[in-house]
Amino acid sequence: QKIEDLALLRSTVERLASSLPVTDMHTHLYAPEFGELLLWGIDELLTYHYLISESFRWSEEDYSHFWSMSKREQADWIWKKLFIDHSPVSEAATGFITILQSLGLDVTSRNLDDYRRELEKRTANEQVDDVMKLAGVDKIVMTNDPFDPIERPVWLSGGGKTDPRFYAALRVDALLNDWPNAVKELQNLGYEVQAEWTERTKAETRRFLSEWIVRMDALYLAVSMPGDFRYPAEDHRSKMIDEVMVPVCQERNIPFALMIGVRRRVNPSLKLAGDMSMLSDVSAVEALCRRYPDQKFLITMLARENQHELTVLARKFRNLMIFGCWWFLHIESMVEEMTKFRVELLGTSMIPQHSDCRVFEQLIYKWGHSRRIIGNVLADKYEKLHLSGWRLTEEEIKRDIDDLFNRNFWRFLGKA
Ligand code: RAT
Ligand code: ZN
Repeated sequence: QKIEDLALLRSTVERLASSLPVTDMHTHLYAPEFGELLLWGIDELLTYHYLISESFRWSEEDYSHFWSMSKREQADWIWKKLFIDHSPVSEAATGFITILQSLGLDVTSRNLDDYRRELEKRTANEQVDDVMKLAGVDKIVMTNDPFDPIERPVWLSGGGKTDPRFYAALRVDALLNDWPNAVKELQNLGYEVQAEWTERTKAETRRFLSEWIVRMDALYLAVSMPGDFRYPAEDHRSKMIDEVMVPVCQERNIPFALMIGVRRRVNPSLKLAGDMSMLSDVSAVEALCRRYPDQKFLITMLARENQHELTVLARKFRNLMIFGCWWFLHIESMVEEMTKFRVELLGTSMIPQHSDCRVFEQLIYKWGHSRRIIGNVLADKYEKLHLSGWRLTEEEIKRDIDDLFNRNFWRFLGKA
């Protein structure tokens, strides 16, 4: 039934955008069976690396002092700097307040110990269930690294796949960006590789990827790249992509996800919080898409300056799916800007957001904020259509939002 009333049109979009289930296609979250890798609770939330770098803007102390503190002390320190001594208006800080409110904690009390006590009453399993319900996220794609000594034993003992809400993505950064180290890791795992690029090394690296894709049931292969990634080039990365990664992805019929434009550790003292964004070369993606028309590429870039060009490129290659507003772009102003021109250039044929959450409750604010913005952008576009006499049904609106939040990802994988 067509919606005739403009106000009803907008409220329908808002309702559906705030409630339809989401597939979060890139996170750093883990299923409960991964034990300590699943981060949740007040102290983890406050020591999120986005908040660590913001806190140091208000401090003259040695970095080492911060790192020597316990997690709880670090959380207290960040709370004081970003929430008490100053107002929490940044995206990550506001997000923490959104979480408190959604969990039913008393935001006005500003009593961190009360919040801690409340959450400590819960188990990890309960928190995962409740948060997924609150955020409306029903499928979560993890980031899975066989070289991680805590994560690897879970997979090797046959675990990792019991919770059907969680999916794996095989992360391959070291193979592309730190080959000497990857060689050591592969050798430790029993693969016969050498630093030299021999046929044997290629075959063994392919075997490693294939075996882990199968073991994890990985939905895609994933890597983050610096902005100076060039393709094609006479370098290790191009050889690894052409001779190992693309062949394995094709054989297993999975996409290759590249997240491009990060300069790691520009300030090493900040550790995980010390990475910078960097302009990237969109023509590398263009070359990949052209050379491998049957290979699917999931692409996101970190620099705002690359977004328009990347979106235009997606008009040229159907094997390119752009996704998410990554990291420093996951702020309200950028999500709005990017979602608008993506819709204007691609309609609904893209994946507007992923959360990149590291701490479980972050799903609440990252999706809460994004749902509202994406809903508003869509409502504006529908309103234009409405004023031109085009009438939408609730079913059509549902279909469009479901494509954006959920189905575009699964369809791209060939699994919808
Ligand atoms: O967004 C983040 O938390 C970053 O630290 C990175 O993990 C980034 O998302 C990545 O996947 O490399
Ligand atoms: Zn990430």
